Amino acid sequence: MGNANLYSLLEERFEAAGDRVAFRPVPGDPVSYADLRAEVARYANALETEGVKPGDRVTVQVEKSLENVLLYLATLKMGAVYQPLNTAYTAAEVDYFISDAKPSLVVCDPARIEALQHMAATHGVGSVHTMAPSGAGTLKDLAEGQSAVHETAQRAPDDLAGLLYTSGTTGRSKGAMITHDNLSSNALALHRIWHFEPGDVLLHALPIFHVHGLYVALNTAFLNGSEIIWLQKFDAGQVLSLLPEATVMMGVPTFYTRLLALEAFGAEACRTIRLFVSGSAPMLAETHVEFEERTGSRILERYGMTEAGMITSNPYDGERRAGTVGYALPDVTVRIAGDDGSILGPGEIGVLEAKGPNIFSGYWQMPEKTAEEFRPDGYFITGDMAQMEADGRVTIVGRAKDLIISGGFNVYPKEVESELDELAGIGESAVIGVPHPDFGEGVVAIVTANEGAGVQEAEVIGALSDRLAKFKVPKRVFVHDNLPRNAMGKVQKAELRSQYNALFTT
Ligand code: MLC
Ligand code: AMP
Repeated sequence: MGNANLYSLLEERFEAAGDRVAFRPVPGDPVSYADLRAEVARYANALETEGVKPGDRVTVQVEKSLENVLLYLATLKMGAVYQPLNTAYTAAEVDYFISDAKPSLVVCDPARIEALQHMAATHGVGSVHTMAPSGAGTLKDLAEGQSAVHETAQRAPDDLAGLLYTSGTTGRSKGAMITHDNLSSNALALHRIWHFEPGDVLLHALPIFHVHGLYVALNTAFLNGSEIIWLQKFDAGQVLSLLPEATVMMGVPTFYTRLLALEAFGAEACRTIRLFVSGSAPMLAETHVEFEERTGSRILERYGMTEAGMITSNPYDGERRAGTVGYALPDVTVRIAGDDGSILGPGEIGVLEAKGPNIFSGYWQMPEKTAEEFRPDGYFITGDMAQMEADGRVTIVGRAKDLIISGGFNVYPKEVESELDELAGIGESAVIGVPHPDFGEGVVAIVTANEGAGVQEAEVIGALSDRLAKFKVPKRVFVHDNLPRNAMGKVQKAELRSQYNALFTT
């Protein structure tokens, strides 16, 4: 019987890549694929020594590092479920993820160890380790003493490989259960349709706690046995200087607008790049056009989400049309549906639904939520408004879900509103996203003050910063006498959005 463990597929490619460079950290020493394999085996043995079993969750909140990649691969290899968390999440946010996922191991940076140990004890979960570069008790230390031989755990296609939390329009965050087959099928499809070839070098500047940087970028490069230029975070100047050493770059639209803001950015800097990919948020058509004028390269825009990996992509060879997200990936089918589930025709606007081996297996311990998001015939309801041309080309035109995407990170207004409503002095709140030149959308809060209370913008922002990840905290807060409401009493967010539409752009 074959092994559906994604790592088993990757391991074949690693073996074929031999002594070629896998990672070139900047700064740092290169790591070969042979060394990567040995290290992953050591980490897998270390996880087992810690009592982690196949199917257990390993919760990870650490800064981007090579050790972080080893931990991701080792978790796959020994059959456990990798649960990455945004490093911007506050202790209060992480507490919920741990209480819900019930991991058997939590790995964090040294600065967070006390808080996380306390949480782990409260929720009765397993051990907590730090991921510092070295030192007694760190996972790295534990791995160093282990054997470099480890047999990859047998996994079925539907076994879980990842648990990625995504917020919702109402209530609590949901853990999207991602299977080995979801990841393998998506990575193989992207590797093929984006024409990965021998000698490709990926410039990696994305965070690795989300689908884009973790699965899309890393898994495709791994399948190719490619060298990965490894940057701690996106810094436009640094990326500009390293582009001539790479052939592929993937990023959110903010990466591209920040590069375009540099005078020195142009065709010369991009001379070796055969593919620029953008996704996670809509890219303005004007950015596509300016990018092509400046560099001669046309960005390839694709569309996806946590629950589905990549769903559509503009073609590698055919027309990459600005403002569209291209065609369904091989083996994936998409359709546009009305509110009642009726299938709409070419050009009609409705919610995009998708089906295929990329679609997740449901929300962790939330069968009712899962059932709500699927049609009886197995299509997943994405919540994105779209239209499709007769030949299958898709354009995302908006969102049915009340979601703001800021610099590629999702912000659910409800979550921010709930925190605002708890602050002393605040009566009601409405959180909206408006055009932002750097982040695409900027988060703005409109609040009312309780009688006699003085609500100060700086204080509200300060108080929220203790409770919410920085990217969710409103960039501006405005105090109104009342919130505009319709006859049904529902807050008219469209009215607020039009009032503040030019806030960041003029
Ligand atoms: C940082 N800040 C943000 C922010 N990132 N605020 C709003 N939105 C963001 N995305 C805050 C900082 O904390 C800081 O606050 C201030 O804004 C300015 O920070 P900065 O120095 O300009 O930000 P920087 O650190 O450079 O980060 C910006 C960024 C980063 C764009 C490089 O956000 C990023 O890497 N985004 C990628 C997100 C991503 O990978 N998404 C994929 C999701 S997967 P202060 O107050 O301290 O100054 C997915 C599926 C799919 O969606 O289809 O791919
Ligand atoms: P996440 O839940 O973080 O995976 O975010 C997924 C959401 O990002 C999707 O539902 C879309 O709303 C949005 N998204 C991703 N790629 C694109 C794109 N190319 N154009 C428009 N929206 C996108």
